[in-house]
Amino acid sequence: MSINIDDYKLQNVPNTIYYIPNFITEEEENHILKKVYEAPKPKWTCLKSRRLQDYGGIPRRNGMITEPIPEWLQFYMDKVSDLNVFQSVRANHVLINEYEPGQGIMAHFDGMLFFPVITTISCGSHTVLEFIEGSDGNRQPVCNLLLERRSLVILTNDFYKKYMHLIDERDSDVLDENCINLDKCADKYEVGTELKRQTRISLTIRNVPKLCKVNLFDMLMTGK
Ligand SMILES: O=C(O)CCC(=O)C(=O)O
Repeated sequence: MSINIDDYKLQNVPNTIYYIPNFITEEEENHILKKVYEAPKPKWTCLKSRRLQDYGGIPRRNGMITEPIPEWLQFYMDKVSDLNVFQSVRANHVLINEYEPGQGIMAHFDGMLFFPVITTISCGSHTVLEFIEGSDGNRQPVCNLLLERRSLVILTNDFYKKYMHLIDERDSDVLDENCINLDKCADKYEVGTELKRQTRISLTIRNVPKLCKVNLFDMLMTGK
């Protein structure tokens, strides 16, 4: 079934968020989780408040040295690229984050190294993604999104450039009226509902426009 993302655009917020519940099936979710946890230990980078895996290369200012993407992951990158969210280009990079309950990610912008569209598939648990604006001394909440497991969220325009995003370090989330996609979720939720977090794996699928001419495989094979 082909998806028209315009059907999933959130109307009650500044531009632009698309939220697609059940973007992947339960089997696909299980498949992703199996593959993520099959990765060898050195593939994980451990940070203080989460673990992550990088696929496609490490984005750098002078270009990303590309690395081959595993076939299982390319399938989900293609599923997202086929929505035409990256206009004339396709996804070439995936950041996989693992969050245990109580873990999160600090407020940040994704920066200049990516095509300015963020797409994220959630597996294993929901989370609440928060948006804020303003500088350090004067940060104001903009809105929140409930990211259900198996959903895809697409952030662009002001939600890429103007508002920072974060995931608070909590064991559970109480849904409030700042959560602006409850009517677009697969399940029914009411304001005041508390959702306990479980271990969440997120796939942040993006495009890195600037690539290095060489790739790691060729460098290793040719010694150049
Ligand atoms: O896990 C998520 O949904 C957000 C990840 C994120 O913001 C990032 O890796 O930059």
